[in-house]
Amino acid sequence: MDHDLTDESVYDAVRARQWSRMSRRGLLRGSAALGAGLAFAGAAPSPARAAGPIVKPLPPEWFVSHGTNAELRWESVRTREFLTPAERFFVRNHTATPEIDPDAYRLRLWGDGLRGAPGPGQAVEFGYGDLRSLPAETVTAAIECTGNARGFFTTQQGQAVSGTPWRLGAIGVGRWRGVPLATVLRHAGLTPEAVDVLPSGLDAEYVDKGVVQGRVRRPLPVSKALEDVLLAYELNGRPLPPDHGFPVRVVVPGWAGIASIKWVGDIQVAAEPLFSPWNTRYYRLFGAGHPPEGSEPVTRQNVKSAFELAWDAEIPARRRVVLTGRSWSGGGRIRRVEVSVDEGASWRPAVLERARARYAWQRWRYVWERPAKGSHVLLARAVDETGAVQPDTEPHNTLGYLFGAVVRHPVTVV
Ligand SMILES: Nc1nc2c(c(=O)[nH]1)N[C@H]1C(S)=C(S)[C@@H](COP(=O)(O)O)O[C@H]1N2
Ligand SMILES: [Mo]
Repeated sequence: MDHDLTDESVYDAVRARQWSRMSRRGLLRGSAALGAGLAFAGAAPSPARAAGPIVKPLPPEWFVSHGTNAELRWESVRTREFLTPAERFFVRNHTATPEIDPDAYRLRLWGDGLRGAPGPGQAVEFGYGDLRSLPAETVTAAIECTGNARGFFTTQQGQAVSGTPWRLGAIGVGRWRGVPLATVLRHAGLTPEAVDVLPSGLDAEYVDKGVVQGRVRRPLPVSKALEDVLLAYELNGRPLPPDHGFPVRVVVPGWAGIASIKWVGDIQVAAEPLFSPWNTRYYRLFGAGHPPEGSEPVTRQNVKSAFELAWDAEIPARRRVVLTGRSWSGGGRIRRVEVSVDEGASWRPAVLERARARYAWQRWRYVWERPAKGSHVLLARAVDETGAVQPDTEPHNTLGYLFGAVVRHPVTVV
């Protein structure tokens, strides 16, 4: 059968079926080795082989499946639980979760932004134990896909976009522990001339519309790398799960999920700006109103809000219905959240729970008095500490990034 593999979501679904067929035939080991080739000339072979698109169980009551990706169901979020448990964290895989032996694992740093300008063959190496023995830091931060809420460009605004049609569940908040990237860069001999670092993953090369794009990798300015970026080896107090980057991933607080490279094996440090498909052909805004080469690369995530409710939820009629939800922004803390239960004719403030972390979400609740039986649309909108708001509509971009408009959430009171 022919599939339109130019559509990322179709591609991911087809790919996931191929994986499950291969693993049933017991061919996984052999075929996965194909994906474990060289990242680029001079790089060491990776210790990784693919373990499958996603390793952890994906109970349908917790996840919506999108091929190699899995979306959190907001109705499964436990209201009193601030952090997203590792087993419930959404997964966004370009290819498949690799299985990496921590004893064979090496993080390799090289490039003309390091003292002595080591080439890829003379990289400075750190083992898993080396990284774990450096002074650790912890940050509570969301990781959110820049395509989160992409589906609403189509369902709410009637616009065509390509990519996984997520609702609002391509986000999770974790407590990440690891070594600051700054520490490792300094140990490796960072020079004042360095401007960009390029972490790349040990998962298989990404193939888009038949074109090999190479290892998943995305340049990060040295300024951000030195500010608050972690090389994380723990999520919520346990070693990273395979699907979330074991043994080590990058965590870039507040930024597009793509910056937080999982299974990081290699970091080029350069004295000139670096480019990869992930800051040129992806993760820029394209289409009408944007330059032909796209906008500046996407960095910070925008403001969004979600109700802890199923899509088309049935809500038993009561005198007072307590609605709970969360709002978040890559720009900073959430200052105010408002809810409308009358299609936006009137807005009332939600009550914010005690605020927690700079880079996490804000929980809130709203009492809906005497809802009438029948269909309703619930709206929530937030403002962050920089004054950024959620608009009624989001200007279109062809890849469907950064949908930050107010989401119209349908419910029925029964
Ligand atoms: N090596 C590698 N890193 C990656 C990806 C990937 O496919 N491979 N996906 C990126 C994207 S697009 C997102 S949104 C986040 C998702 O992180 P999670 O799967 O832990 O939720 O990882 C990022 N890091
Ligand atoms: Mo993403």
